[in-house]
Amino acid sequence: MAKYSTDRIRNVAVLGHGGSGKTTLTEALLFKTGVTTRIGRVEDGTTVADWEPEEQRRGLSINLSVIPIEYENLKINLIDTPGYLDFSGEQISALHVAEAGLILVDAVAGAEVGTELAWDTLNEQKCPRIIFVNKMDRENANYEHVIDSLHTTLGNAKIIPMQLPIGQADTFRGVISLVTMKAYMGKESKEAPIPEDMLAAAEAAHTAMAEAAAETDDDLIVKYLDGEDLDPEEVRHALHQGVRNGTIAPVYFGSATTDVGLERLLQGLGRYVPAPDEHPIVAQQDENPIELNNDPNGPVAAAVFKTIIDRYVGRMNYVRVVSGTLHKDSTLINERTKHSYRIAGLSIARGKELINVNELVAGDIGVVTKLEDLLTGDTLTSADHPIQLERANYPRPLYSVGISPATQADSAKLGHSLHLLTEEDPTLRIQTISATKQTVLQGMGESHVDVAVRRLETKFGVKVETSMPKVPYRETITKIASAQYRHKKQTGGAGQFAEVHMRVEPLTSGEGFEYVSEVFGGVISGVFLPSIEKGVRQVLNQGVIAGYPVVDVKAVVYDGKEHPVDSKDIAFQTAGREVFRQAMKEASPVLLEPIYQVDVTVPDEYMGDVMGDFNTRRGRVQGMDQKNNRTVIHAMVPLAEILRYGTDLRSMTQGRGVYTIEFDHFEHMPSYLAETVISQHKHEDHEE
Ligand SMILES: Nc1nc2c(ncn2[C@@H]2O[C@H](COP(=O)(O)OP(=O)(O)OP(=O)(O)O)[C@@H](O)[C@H]2O)c(=O)[nH]1
Ligand SMILES: [Mg+2]
Repeated sequence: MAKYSTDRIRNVAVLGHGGSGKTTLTEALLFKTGVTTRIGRVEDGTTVADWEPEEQRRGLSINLSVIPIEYENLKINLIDTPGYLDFSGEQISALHVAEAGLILVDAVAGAEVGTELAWDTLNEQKCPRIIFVNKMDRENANYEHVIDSLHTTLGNAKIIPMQLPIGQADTFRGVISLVTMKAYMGKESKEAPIPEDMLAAAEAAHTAMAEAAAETDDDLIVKYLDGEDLDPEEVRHALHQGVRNGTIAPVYFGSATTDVGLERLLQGLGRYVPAPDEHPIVAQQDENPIELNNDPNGPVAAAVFKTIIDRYVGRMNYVRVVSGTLHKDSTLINERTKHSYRIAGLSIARGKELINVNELVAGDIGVVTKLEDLLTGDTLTSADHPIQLERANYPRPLYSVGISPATQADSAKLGHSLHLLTEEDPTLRIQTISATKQTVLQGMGESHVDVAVRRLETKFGVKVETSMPKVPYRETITKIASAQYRHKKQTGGAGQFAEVHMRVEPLTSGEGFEYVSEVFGGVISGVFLPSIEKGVRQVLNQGVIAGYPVVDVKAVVYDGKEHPVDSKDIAFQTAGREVFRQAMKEASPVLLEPIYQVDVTVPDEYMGDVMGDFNTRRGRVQGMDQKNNRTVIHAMVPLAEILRYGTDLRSMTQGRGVYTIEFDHFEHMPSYLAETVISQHKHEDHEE
């Protein structure tokens, strides 16, 4: 591959609903630009972008994949991303290092939930965007329908068709450019006059496009309103500005499988995706903000946006250089750990293929290999003036499974392998929940966690069993109560003696645990007060009714007795433990359950169903917001009721609902439900 200067590089994240044809498009463009000599198919597992065995097995993308192509003296780094919601972390990583997003839309389905989500993410990141309506060759492909659905779904942003398709479905054979006002026919994109019967429509669409373009530029709008015709260069310049500042989303049409429209799409990408040096970013250097302009002669800073632990290559880190030039064999540091590395393995990636290079200029994307401790979110930079680049924001996990090693041998390797797994994927988390004594793997959904579990086995050789996650309940009391306990042991050897009188009082939620002494007159020596506390704290972890941690309780020692010889630390620990347990039992203990804030976004027509469903989950709807043609419902719901919410929401809304969850607070659990948890605990205890 030739060398490209920063201004000749374009980085585009390919986004969109699952199955809209992103991977197929990258495959077609690889072929079209002469990189490959045959076109692979997603179904056959033969595409360059879907190279992981798991992707080939499932016939969809799971990981982002960097696909560089060369076109008209430009290097376009396409980053293919998975459309399936479970893998949305990859879209975020890709967008973090791209100057624009290319949203693919299925010409039959129109805007789908994945389109909306890509759009939302682009809005959040204030990222320029271009829309490609793919599959124009499919039966029932419909231009008006797609444009309508984009307008209603994505709000009143300026979605501006740059073309009119010529024919649709099996008659789709070319596009009319509304800038040049010419037709471009077939694979070759052969220039032709606009078909007679489309002239009027093309004129009208041209006017709408030119007006939108002119509105981005004060001088141009004056000229336009004066009735002067704008020449194509003026229109393009204005469109470029509009795309760059996010006010215009140009729309192209084509088919990745018949290769109609792809030539014009490539030209559009070259023209309208901002070059890296047009996109300054703010970073930190020596704790001061600095602006980086992708200057290849500037200080070195490269963002790691994807980590893969490959069985053969070892640790691979995908980097985007945002300042300076990364030279092979140079020495750089990891800004986070200050670990210093020699950059021995430097390459550009095309799917799984690595092509060695000697340098990577600002604006480009490549891979560094075998640098330990380096991972997604880190910055590679120089030791003398380290730069810290901003990290991407990943969503919180929504779905959990309990995991345990299948065998003893797996147990030894599990911890390390899980760690590597989370290093590869910032949307996966491992937590050891002490309240339930369970190790939990958390991800974005069932498929995400499934893939992770499979990866554990195929990649790291660790087999695990999965189970339903347990809810981390808490225990607390609802009234004041007291108890007395005397611990006395005089059989053989030295005796033990301790007597403690204790009162327990409920605290307000979130106050945790308090331990105080009201003993006076020295009935219990000061040295034994910590011993009693130690005993109490043992119970705090084990609970008294169902084995869950005790919270929001104050324990007050108010009286007791000791023996001059037999009283000792251990005796008071025992007495503390027992008296606390008894007092707790007297104080009407209850279970607390975690309540989560759940925010669900659904098309308006599903709002009623989703709200009704919350009633069956003991949920409380707190409010609603409107977002284009979607409703956002805010509710408080017990965790126990939403462990598998994703699956239910999907079937309730035909896959069109999305949600986020966040822990909010603990609440008393209704006693009829608490009883089940308590009796289950007794049962398990018995089995142990
Ligand atoms: N008719 C037609 N089919 C297409 C076109 N582009 C893609 N497809 C088919 O659509 C299906 C999905 O294509 P993919 O390329 O895997 O879609 P994707 O967007 O990468 O999907 P995810 O990776 O799951 O997000 C495949 O069967 C493709 O052959 C097109 O332009 N026309
Ligand atoms: Mg794909």
